[in-house]
Amino acid sequence: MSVELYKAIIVGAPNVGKSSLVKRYQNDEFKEAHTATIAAELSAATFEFPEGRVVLTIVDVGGQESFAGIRHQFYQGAHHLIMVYDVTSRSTFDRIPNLYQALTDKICIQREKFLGGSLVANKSDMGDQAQVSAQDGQLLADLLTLTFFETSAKTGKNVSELFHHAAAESRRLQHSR
Ligand SMILES: Nc1nc2c(ncn2[C@@H]2O[C@H](COP(=O)(O)OP(=O)(O)OP(=O)(O)O)[C@@H](O)[C@H]2O)c(=O)[nH]1
Ligand SMILES: [Mg+2]
Repeated sequence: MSVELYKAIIVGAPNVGKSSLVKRYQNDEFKEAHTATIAAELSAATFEFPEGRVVLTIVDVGGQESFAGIRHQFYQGAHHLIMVYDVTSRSTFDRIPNLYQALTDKICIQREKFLGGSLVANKSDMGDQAQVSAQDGQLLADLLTLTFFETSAKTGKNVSELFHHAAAESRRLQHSR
């Protein structure tokens, strides 16, 4: 059986829940405390498709400003971009377009091909404190040609769908040429 290896990077402002989404997916756990990710954390997940196995390396990039200088090193060779904002923090949403521009410039020039991606509205369990509507999220996703997911690392909503999509979309784009 064939095995294919792809790489997804998960990016966004500090505290939006990037590591929490990965931990929910990998270990089915959730912690209330925030421990800032230093530089980046790597893990891998395996997916079985009818056409074969996909191993997805997940690079969880720390959002703190102090890592800005080294962050680009983790972007190299990525097949899928997962961009996360926190629905209770408008400023984390407003940062997405610039971040997207900076990242796709870097990665697409390296790879010379279209990069798949997802836009993630995390902490959707805190809807009563939302500062960003689902319509605004969907609109931005359409504009940037990203797939939109409303997730909660706390409840697990849409978390496995998100990573499954990253694996499937990486594979699809790789075979679409
Ligand atoms: N209610 C709720 N809280 C969440 C959710 N996801 C994460 N959190 C909380 O938000 C805080 C930040 O989560 P992290 O996953 O550490 O954030 P991060 O994006 O990895 O942050 P950096 O590593 O600093 O970039 C923690 O206190 C989490 O418990 C969610 O879906 N719902
Ligand atoms: Mg983190």
